[in-house]
Amino acid sequence: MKEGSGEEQNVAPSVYSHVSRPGSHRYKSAKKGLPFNVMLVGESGLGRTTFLNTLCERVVIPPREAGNCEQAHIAEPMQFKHYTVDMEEDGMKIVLNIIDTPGFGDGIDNENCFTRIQEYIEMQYDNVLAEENRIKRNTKFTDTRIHALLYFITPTGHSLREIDVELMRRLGSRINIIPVIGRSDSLTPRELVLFKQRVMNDISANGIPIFNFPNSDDDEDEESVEENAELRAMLPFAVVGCEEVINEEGRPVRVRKYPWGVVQVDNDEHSDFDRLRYVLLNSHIADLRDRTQNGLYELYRTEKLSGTNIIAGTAAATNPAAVAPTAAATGSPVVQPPMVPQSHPVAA
Ligand SMILES: Nc1nc2c(ncn2[C@@H]2O[C@H](COP(=O)(O)OP(=O)(O)O)[C@@H](O)[C@H]2O)c(=O)[nH]1
Ligand SMILES: [Mg+2]
Repeated sequence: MKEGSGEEQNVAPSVYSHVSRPGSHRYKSAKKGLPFNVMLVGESGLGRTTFLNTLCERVVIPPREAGNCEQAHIAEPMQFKHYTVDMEEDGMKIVLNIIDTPGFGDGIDNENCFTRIQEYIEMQYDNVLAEENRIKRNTKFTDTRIHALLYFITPTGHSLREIDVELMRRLGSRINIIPVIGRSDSLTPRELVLFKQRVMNDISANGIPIFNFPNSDDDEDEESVEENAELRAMLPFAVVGCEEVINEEGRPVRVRKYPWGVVQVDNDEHSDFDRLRYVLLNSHIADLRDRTQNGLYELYRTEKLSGTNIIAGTAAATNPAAVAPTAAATGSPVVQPPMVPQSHPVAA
């Protein structure tokens, strides 16, 4: 583990991290662990399973076994698969709940997948809404609202495809979407820069509301504002996953080995994986939870109770986490609409 700047608060929570980042205690301690619910969406083969195993530093989902050749061309319906992993990050216990969606985008018509994912997300909101309206609260109620959706983009080097635009456009007003490029080691550094730009231009041109590291009202110190701008410019995160660990000068390094060289998963110069890991489990876990509970859910609640449908209309304009153009795409900072205040808190 490389030493950081020498400041005591710097930590490298993963043994694989190459850099130490500031220890972030922006979230409150939770005895049983802070629940954090993440959904993984993307076409098969983009590395969702590998990403999850890499993130959790253990085999959460075993590699897929070869199926029956005769049935290989028949797409199975999309499923929602749940995994719960106890994590510890920077001294903080996190209960990571993952919802994987194998089968997404595998068929010819994906309409059903979009609808089912939207319904799934909204069902979690409906459960909270029902709980808020109960006279006697259920003390064992579990909040299953999803705090982030990682959308895996195929590393085509061209631009977003219709399926990507459609999925993100539909769901961006309901959930914090973080776009990631799967298997990003298939692009050269130059291709990657151009591809990232094209993706962000497409996101901007289509008015897709993604989570693009907005500065919140109480933001805060200059450092957070700077950090958010830096993260915004990195979007979409280029991820590489792997399960192989080698020993390099006495320390474990996770690599993808090729005949011509190795890709170090946790090396910032090779992939954005380590930065994304830190964003999810450390620096932005509180933001993602807050925006889900106080912004996106409140918007849904207002919509549901007033009978309006914001998502079908002017979603990008009304979504609190909505953003279209990014600093990377436009060269100018993006202003975030204010968050809707929370009126009926439910313990998470
Ligand atoms: N080149 C490359 N291959 C990857 C990466 N992550 C996973 N793979 C490989 O891609 C294939 C599909 O990965 P998997 O995690 O099962 O994808 P899933 O279908 O999205 O869950 C496997 O052969 C993985 O070893 C990556 O970052 N880069
Ligand atoms: Mg998988």
